Amino acid sequence: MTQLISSLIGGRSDTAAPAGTLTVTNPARLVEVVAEALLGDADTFVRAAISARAAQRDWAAVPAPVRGRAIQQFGRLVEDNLESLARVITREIGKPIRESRGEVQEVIDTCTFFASEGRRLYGQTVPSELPDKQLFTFRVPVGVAAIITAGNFPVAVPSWYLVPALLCGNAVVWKPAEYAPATAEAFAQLLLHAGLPTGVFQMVLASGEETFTGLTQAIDSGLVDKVGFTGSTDVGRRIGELCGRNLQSPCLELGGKNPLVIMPDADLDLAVEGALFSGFGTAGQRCTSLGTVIVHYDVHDDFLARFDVAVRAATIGDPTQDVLYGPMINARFAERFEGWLELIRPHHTVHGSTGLGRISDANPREGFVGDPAAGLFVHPTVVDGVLAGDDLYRTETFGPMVGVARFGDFDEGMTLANGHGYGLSASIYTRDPLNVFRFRERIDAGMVSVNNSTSGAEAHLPFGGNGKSGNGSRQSGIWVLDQFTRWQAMNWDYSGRLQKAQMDVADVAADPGFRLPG
Ligand code: UN1
Repeated sequence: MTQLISSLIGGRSDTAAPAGTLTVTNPARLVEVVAEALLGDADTFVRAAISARAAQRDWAAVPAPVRGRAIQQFGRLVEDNLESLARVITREIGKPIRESRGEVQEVIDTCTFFASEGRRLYGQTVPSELPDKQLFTFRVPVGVAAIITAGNFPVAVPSWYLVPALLCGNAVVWKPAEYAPATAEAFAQLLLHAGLPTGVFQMVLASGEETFTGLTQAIDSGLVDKVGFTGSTDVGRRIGELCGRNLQSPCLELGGKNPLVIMPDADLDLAVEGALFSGFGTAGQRCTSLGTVIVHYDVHDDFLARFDVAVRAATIGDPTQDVLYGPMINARFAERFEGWLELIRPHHTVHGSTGLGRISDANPREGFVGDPAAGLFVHPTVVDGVLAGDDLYRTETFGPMVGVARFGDFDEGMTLANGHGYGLSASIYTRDPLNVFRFRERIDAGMVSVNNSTSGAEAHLPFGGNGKSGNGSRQSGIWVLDQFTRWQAMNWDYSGRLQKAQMDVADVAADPGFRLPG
């Protein structure tokens, strides 16, 4: 029997499906139905926000260390269910099982970090310019947070938002990718069983457009105080406009066209390994996936020859096996990616593949693991000869396609590494520290890798980008606390008289009992 999955509002399933249902199939075996999502609409979203609003104050009044215990419990439950959760992810979005396990581990790591943050959430004591007066800072929760996430990281990325948001005393409405409902349901049930009070967490299954309409109503009527969004730059812009007119700043984690620069002194085999995982891991469906290799003229041909061998030898196919990548997440992702193949121009040369586009019996790939016709598998594609003027140079293709461009001097390399307008992740392969620090200083990206993949950030460093990749907000570690709390400043005057800041400071200095140093 097909699993029916619905929104969860105020701790209860919302089984009405005002926007119909969505049947989700295993992208590696399209005949296999995974689940059926009962889709909510804009009104569902608004009701969820009302429920969150009603629960938020009481949750904020729970001592932070106690909120931390709920996060700790959630982490334990996820750990106990690591394998089954990983299998659901692999079955629903086709992520290779080792990567799915790593993704679940990222949730556990995030919980580990924030469980003890409940015993910190430090504020400061600050000296006053006046005697008998003390200044303090406190972190206060923002209120109700709406978190909207994509399906390529269906549990890790949601945890980056939900865990700190809850720990900080916010109530949340989570809109997961509606095309990954089984994973969302498993994640939501583990969270609810961690002991959150009713109404502190809701999940809404809805399309992007219904969500946007509901979010607009909720923000405009004061029901939502903060938005966290991971997804496309275009949608991020719309959310940014909506929040901006309500004087809110969202946490936006958008696309990338992440460069990997190879200097002439690089360890080329290491660079090939890094480019292979950056470009083709998760079938290129990460915001941190490699967009363009920017390689020095002197090593271009050598790099490309080695990369070509590695891409041809890579195992692709059944994601329950040990493969570099499995299928595209779903038909929408596969079709959009195939559309981007049109960006390949006559001046480009295509490498690394025996075919372009969908892998099938008619367009086979040697060494394919399993049956390509059963799922949404596409060939890996390396496109050489990319120039700064090409659409391919500035378009995020969100699939297994890597561009290759060349450069002569360092300045030219930097211009290519920044010129696409995104600024999420960037990598350099070199043995020279001078190159490393010059690159770090001049790259516009929020995250820099040295002799490492553009993808695969650890769960406790600031994650986020600039330019078309985001509005400068950062997730993870202590940095995300600034997204889900606001600073409150307090001053306490115990002098027994009205001391005026700035104005009375001169009197203090003139007091005969007071000596300025020097
Ligand atoms: C994303 O694709 O939205 O750094 C996030 C990485 C992963 C997260 C990617 N840990 O590649």
